[in-house]
Amino acid sequence: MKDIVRDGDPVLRQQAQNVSFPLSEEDKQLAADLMEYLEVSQNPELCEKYQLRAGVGLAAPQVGVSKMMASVLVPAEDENEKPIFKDVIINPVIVSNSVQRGALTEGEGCLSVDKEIPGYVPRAARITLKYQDVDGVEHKVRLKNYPAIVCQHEIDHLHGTLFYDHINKDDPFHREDDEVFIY
Ligand code: NB4
Ligand code: NI
Repeated sequence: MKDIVRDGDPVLRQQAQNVSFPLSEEDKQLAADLMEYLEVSQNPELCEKYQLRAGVGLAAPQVGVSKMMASVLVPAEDENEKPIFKDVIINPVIVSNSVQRGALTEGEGCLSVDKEIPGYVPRAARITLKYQDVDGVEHKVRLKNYPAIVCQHEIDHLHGTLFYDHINKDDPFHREDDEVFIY
């Protein structure tokens, strides 16, 4: 957590660079580290021990590396079941967005933003995401609701966008028509 880049560092506002395959040893290590953070942070004992903030996603620029890579780990409600989405997404592109918008009811928090910023972060309720995994295998997946929101937050980081950029300045809890709450 101490190594996570905080808001104000220019790397968080940069457009990240495409990653080429096969991955270099350095990029393989980066991918492993990004996923390890999420796994450790979602384990209550380890999270406490290392004084981490829990996360369901982490983008490379947040560890100071301006590359198109992010880890996503959305656990199932029942922790014994396999995660809803778990992968390191490389060179991700959102190829389509639903017209319907959605926002997390609790708003969003970011490991790179120390203070809480209240308000809804309106996003697409559903997306089709294309990305490569660490082996260079191409994936095209349709995501809805919570995992779709998490991936959009991470992909934003790769383009220099932070969640609060999307909050309505005059009316942070403004709801658009046809917008759904996502838990
Ligand atoms: C990314 C998320 C912010 C909103 C929603 C949520 C948490 C993050 C940031 C969308 C993406 C990190 C990356 C959580 C969390 C629910 C699931 C499973 C068991 C605890 C964990 C807590 F920690 N956001 N933190 N913020 N970011 N849900 N959960 N729980 O993950 O800045 O760019 O372990
Ligand atoms: Ni973030």
